[in-house]
Amino acid sequence: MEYTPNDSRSTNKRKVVAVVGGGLVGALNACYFAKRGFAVEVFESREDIRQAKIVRGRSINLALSHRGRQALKQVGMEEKIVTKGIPMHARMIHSLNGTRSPIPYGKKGQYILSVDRTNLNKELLTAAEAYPNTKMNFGHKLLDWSFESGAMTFLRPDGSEEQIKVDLIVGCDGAFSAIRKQFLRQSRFNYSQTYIPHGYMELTMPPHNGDFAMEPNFLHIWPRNTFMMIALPNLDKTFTCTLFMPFEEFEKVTTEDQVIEFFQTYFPDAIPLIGVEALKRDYFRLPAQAMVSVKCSPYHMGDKCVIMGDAAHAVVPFYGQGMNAGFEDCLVFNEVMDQFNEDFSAVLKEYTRVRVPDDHAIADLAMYNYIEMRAHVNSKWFIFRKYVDNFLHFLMPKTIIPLYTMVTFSRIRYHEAVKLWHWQDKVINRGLSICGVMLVVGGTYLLLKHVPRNSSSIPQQLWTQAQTLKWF
Ligand code: FAD
Ligand code: EGO
Repeated sequence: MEYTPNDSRSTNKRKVVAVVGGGLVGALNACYFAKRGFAVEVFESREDIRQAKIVRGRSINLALSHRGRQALKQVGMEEKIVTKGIPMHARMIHSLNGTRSPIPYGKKGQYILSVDRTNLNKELLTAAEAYPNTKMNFGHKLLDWSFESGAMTFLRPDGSEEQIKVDLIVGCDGAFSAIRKQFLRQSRFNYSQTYIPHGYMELTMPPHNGDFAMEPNFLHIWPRNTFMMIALPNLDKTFTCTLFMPFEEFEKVTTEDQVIEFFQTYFPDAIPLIGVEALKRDYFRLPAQAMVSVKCSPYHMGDKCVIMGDAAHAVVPFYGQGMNAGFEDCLVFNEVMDQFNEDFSAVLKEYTRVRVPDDHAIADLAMYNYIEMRAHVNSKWFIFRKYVDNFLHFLMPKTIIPLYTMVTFSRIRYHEAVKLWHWQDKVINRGLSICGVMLVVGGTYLLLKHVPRNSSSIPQQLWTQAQTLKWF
C-alpha cells in the first residue's frame, strides 16, 4: 500500500503521539501524553477488553508497589486503583509440613497490593479515553513501521491495512514488540533475549464457606528451590496460585493422578485448598507459559520513536516489578519532558541515558532472584534470610535497608539500589569479620587465663605461642 501525505494526522498544529499497545503501560502512557495536551492515538491489536463478552472465568492479579503507585498518582489514578487492591502486609511462608510463617515486609504501612490485571487495564483505558484529545483505535495490529517516513502499517480485523503517520511513536506493545523490530535493524543497537528453563501455570483457589481459603492480606509463598508456588488474593475471595517449575518437570506430569502425587510431594497443604477435582482439571486446561528476559539499548530512534514497558525490558517475574518498572518508565519520561521542554529530540536521548541503567538493573535483579531462589531458597532459608535482613535493618535502620525494601518501597533508582546493596554487603561482611576476630581473640584469652602455667598436657611449642598471643 502506498503512503500518501493525506494519511498524516499532524496537519493541525497540535503534535500527534501514537501509543502502540493498549496494555498496562500503553494505557497509562496515553494518560500522561493526553494530560500534556498532545493529540493521542492509542492503537491496540485486541478488541476493547471493556466490551469483551467472553469473561475468562478467573482473575489474574499482580503485585503493585510504590513505584507503580507513584506513577498512577501523577495522573490521578492512584486512589481508584488502590481502593480495589488487597493489601499484603507480609509474606506467608508455607513449609512442607504445613507450617505457615508470616514475615512482615517492613514497618507498618509498608505493604504491596494485589490488583486485578484486567480491571487495572480497563480503568486505565477509561481514564485515557476521558481526555477529549485521546482517540482509541482497537483492532489495530501494528505490522510494521518505517523509520524514514515514520509511517506505521496496521492490520484491521477485516483483513484490510491502514497507514498512519504521526509525530512520535511510543512503543508499549509488550515483550514481543513489533515496534522494537525496527530497532534491531539499526546499527549499534544492543539486544539480548533469554528464555529461562522454568514455565508458569496459574491455578485458582476457590473460597471456603464463602470466605478466603487462606489469610487474605499476605503474599503466600511455597519456596521449594526449583519448585515454587505463590498465591495472591482476589476481591472475589479466590486466590490465584502461580506454580513455577522447569518445563521439563511440567512435561513429566501427564495424568491426573500424577498431578495429585506431585502436589502431595511438594505442596500437600494446597491440595484441599484448591480441591482435588479442580486441581486435576485446571492443571491440564492450559499448557505452562514461557518466561523471557529482554534487555536492549537505546530505547529510542532519533526523535521519532521510543519504547517503554515490556517492549523495552521484559523481566522475569521473580521480583514482582515488571509492571512497576514499566509504570515508572512513564513517570521518568514525564520528568524528562518537563526538563527538556517537550523537545522530542533531546527528551528521547536523555530518557535512554537515564533509564537504561535502571531497567537493566531490575532485569538483572529479577534474574538474580530467579537463580538464587531456585538454587537454595527453601522455606527454612527464606525465613532465616528475611529475619536476618529485618534484624540488621532494626540494628542500623539508616545504614542497612534490605534490597527488597529499596526495590519495592522506595523510588531509589534501581541501579543505585544495587550499588547500595553491594556496599551494605561489604559493611556486613566487615562487621562479621570483626565479630569473628573478637570472638577468637576473646576466646583464646579466656582459655589461657584458666590454664595452669606449667601444665604438662600442653606441648611446649603451643604454650609459647599462646604466651605470645596473650600480648594482644
Ligand atoms: P503488555 O501488558 O504485554 O501489553 C502489551 C499490549 O500491546 C497488549 O495489550 C497487546 O495486545 C498489545 N500489542 C502487542 N502487539 C501489538 C501490535 N503489534 N500492535 C498493536 N498492539 C499490540 N509485574 C509486576 O509489577 N508485579 C507482578 O506481580 C507481576 N507478576 C507477573 C507474573 C507473571 C506470571 C508475568 C508473566 C508477569 C508479571 N508481571 C508483574 C509483569 C507484568 O505483567 C508486565 O511487566 C506488564 O504487563 C507489562 O505491561 P506492558 O503494557 O508493557 O505490556
Ligand atoms: C532469599 C529469600 C533470597 C514472585 C527470599 C531471595 C519475590 C522475591 C515470584 C515471589 C517477594 C512480589 C514473587 C520476595 C528471596 C511478587 C517477591 C522475594 C515469589 C516468586 C514476588 C520476598 C509477585 C526472594 N514480590 N515477590 O522477599 O518476600 O524474596 F516467591 Cl516465585
